[in-house]
Amino acid sequence: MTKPPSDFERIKAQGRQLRGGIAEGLRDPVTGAISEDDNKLLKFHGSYQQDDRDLREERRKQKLEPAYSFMLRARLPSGVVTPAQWLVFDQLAREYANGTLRITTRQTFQWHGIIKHDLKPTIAAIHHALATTMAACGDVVRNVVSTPHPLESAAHALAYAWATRLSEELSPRTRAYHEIWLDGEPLVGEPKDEEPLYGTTYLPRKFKIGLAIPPLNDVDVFAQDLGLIAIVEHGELKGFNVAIGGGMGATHGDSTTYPRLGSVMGFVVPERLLMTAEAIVALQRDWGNRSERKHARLKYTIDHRGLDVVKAELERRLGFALAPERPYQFDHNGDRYGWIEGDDGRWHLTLQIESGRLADQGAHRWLTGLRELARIHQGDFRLTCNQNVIVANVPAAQRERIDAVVHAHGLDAYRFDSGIRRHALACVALPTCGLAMAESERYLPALLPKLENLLETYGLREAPILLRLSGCPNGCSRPYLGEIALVGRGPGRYDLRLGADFRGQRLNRLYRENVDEAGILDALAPLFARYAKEQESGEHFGDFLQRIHVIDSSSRQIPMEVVT
Ligand code: SRM
Ligand code: SF4
Repeated sequence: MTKPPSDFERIKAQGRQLRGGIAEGLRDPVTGAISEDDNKLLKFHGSYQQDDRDLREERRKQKLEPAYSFMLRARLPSGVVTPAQWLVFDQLAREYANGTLRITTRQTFQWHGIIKHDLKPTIAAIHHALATTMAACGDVVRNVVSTPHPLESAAHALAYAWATRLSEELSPRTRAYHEIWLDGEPLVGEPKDEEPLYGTTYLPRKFKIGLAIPPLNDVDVFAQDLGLIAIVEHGELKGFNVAIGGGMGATHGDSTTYPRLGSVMGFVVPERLLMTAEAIVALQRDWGNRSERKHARLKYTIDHRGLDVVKAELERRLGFALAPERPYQFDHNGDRYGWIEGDDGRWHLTLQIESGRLADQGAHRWLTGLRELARIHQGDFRLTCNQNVIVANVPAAQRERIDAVVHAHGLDAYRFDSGIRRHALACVALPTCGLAMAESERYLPALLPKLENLLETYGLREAPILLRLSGCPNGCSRPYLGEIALVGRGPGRYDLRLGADFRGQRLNRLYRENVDEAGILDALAPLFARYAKEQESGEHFGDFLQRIHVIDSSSRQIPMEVVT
């Protein structure tokens, strides 16, 4: 018997194309919150209601309502930000948010701690800076990510153009955003703004698209619902391999949920990209599970129906068969720090930002330093899926000036960092994330020196090891693709997962369940010792663990259970 649609489906259906009662809720002075139903619709506008979890218990004791505030996420295709936009975003962080900007693992900005009253002016200011928060969250195609590096100019510029087009073409059409946030004229009577792709109930769940240009897999293309691998031959963009069904989210103890790598199912030429992407989204709209949100991502549609069945249906809808996949090779999924010269003689400086958090912290004055850079920079900024920033398109003559600002604000720490620090990602988690079970971003600064000490003991300080921390199994830092990963279980306790590769093509496995810091370090010490002694030339840590059979992980879909 088929189950009835989830309550979220009712909220979308009754939401009048994402309007609900958001506008009225914002005007209600009695509470800092909005209603639960509206909170769900608000996500489509790029915002989440949150409360400060550090204060939750104290406020409960004082019989006060939780310290509500809102997280806001921009939709920035390929993570490109102009200096003028940067200055506006920075100003908003200081005026309306918690004084920080947060670069996410999908190359955009988040602001945290905005109170209800300030949400509207913040969104309006983002809009006037020619950016948007619309469809940054919610059951829609999210911000399309792509390789942000403008290095090999022709193909990279084209890839950026395709990612931007995809992002625009697959955006919702509703005028609700204009009405609620920008004082746009409400439509008379029932809204008629039709959503040709999304209808009235949008998608069963979020849908993520990422575009990578080999040999760099810096977007983690196999973690996307739809991953596009650009095929560039002799400097010319020939088309894209199409991978579907990637995703990270899982639930502890529920084996029906799992991280999965996307499956490559064919190749399309650029002219067929948009129609193919749209057909895949539409197929998931029609076939995705609308009863169980836990099973509503494309990865489950594929595993329940079978990849062949999904592919055949896609080709039927398209009216043509996908061409066979073309050969490609990735060499890594991290960023390349420091200065790199582009083909056109322009320079690009990648700076490493711990957990993507731009704040002024002691000698590292990230927020101020980048504001100063934005004031003098003549090119643009590019946010990366590894939570870093590229000061891009710098004329050679301006390098020295940029370097001086970078140095004066302590933004060049990456030059002295250990290999593991350079490759660490951590999700936001506490205190803002309502789903966090353990610390992540706030734990990373305490954990890293301990790991570094251990690595140094074995002469491994420079070893480039991918470390990923998530405060819960939802996997926002893509932890299942970490050579070492910690996935939060409870306060101070994590699942230790090991053995993904350095190219984002192999999932890791659970090695120790629910361990504390001492347990993590104890488990890693003997493995580092063996790695130092037995590694083959150029062999990465994850590959080493696989070779010596500490973990065995060849499958595209990995259960959450422990391996031993
Ligand atoms: Fe995420 C939910 C933060 C990238 C999988 N994610 C959340 C929420 C909104 C919590 C919530 O639902 O209440 C987090 C807000 C925390 C906060 O206070 O800011 C949150 N996710 C993030 C960010 C900010 C992490 C970061 O440190 O950078 C990333 C924002 C990306 C963006 O700009 O759009 C972020 N989230 C990801 C990724 C990585 C990716 O997409 O490359 C994943 C894994 C890939 C995937 O989707 O499978 C991811 N987030 C989730 C999930 C699990 C989804 C699932 O299929 O089960 C949730 C929970 C949910 O949706 O119910 C979630
Ligand atoms: Fe929150 Fe979990 Fe995502 Fe971390 S992984 S930001 S704790 S939902």
